[in-house]
Amino acid sequence: MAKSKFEYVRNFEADDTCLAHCWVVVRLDGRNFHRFAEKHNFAKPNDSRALHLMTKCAQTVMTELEDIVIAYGQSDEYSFVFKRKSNWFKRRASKFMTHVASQFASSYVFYWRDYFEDQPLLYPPGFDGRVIVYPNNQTLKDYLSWRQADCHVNNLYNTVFWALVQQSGLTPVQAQERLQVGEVTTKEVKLPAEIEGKKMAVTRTRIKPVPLYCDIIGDAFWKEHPEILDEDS
Ligand code: DGT
Ligand code: MG
Ligand code: MG
Ligand code: MG
Ligand code: MG
Repeated sequence: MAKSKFEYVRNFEADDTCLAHCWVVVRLDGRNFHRFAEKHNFAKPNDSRALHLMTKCAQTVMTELEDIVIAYGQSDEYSFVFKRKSNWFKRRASKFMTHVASQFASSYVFYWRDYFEDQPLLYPPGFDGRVIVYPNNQTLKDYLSWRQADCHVNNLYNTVFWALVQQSGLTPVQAQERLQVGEVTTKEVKLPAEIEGKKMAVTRTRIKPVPLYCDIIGDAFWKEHPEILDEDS
């Protein structure tokens, strides 16, 4: 077909190809599910109907779309991992993200009644999406561990919070106050020679970013601050 004079507008499209041979992760998250959960009478802290519906939607996404090797979900979010060598839609991030988000959202509505028999769907839910690219197996595993640790920490808090409210009769504000703890960080400190080498726990209420004016090209900086790169190579 002949090119029209309007064809040039294609050049305005940005290239969003995901780096070759990397893991591509799409994470979805329900939009304002704090409100959605309230309006649809979700059980607190965990509504098994809602969680199973999320998993049904994830299964649908994995069945309908190409190249997803694993998905992990918790709360109102789900992460989908595309295989490293996937060439689906030429690895375009926007295609991965929008197909996952729209397939998931339509499945959520489509299967709603199978899980919420007595609870009508009151308005259309939405999900945001993002794409993250991980260069090796370790970073991918760490990503998934991060989401699961997040799930664990939130569940621990929410379970105790709602037990205080529902079983002990505290108001939500009282429960929140009861559970408030200072942000504690542990740091290795420089000590006098005689006890050097022994770790000492120092509790701080908050990590303070400090400006450093030093060489970061040589190894010394990274050896002094192994926490920045952690153990990743
Ligand atoms: P966002 O994501 O910024 O649009 O806002 P939200 O409100 O979706 O915030 P988010 O994603 O950080 O937190 C998820 C919310 O969903 C949180 O308020 C608790 C609620 N939620 C998720 N799963 C359950 C559940 O099983 N039961 C109840 N009661 N609430 C849930
Ligand atoms: Mg969010
Ligand atoms: Mg959300
Ligand atoms: Mg969330
Ligand atoms: Mg088309």
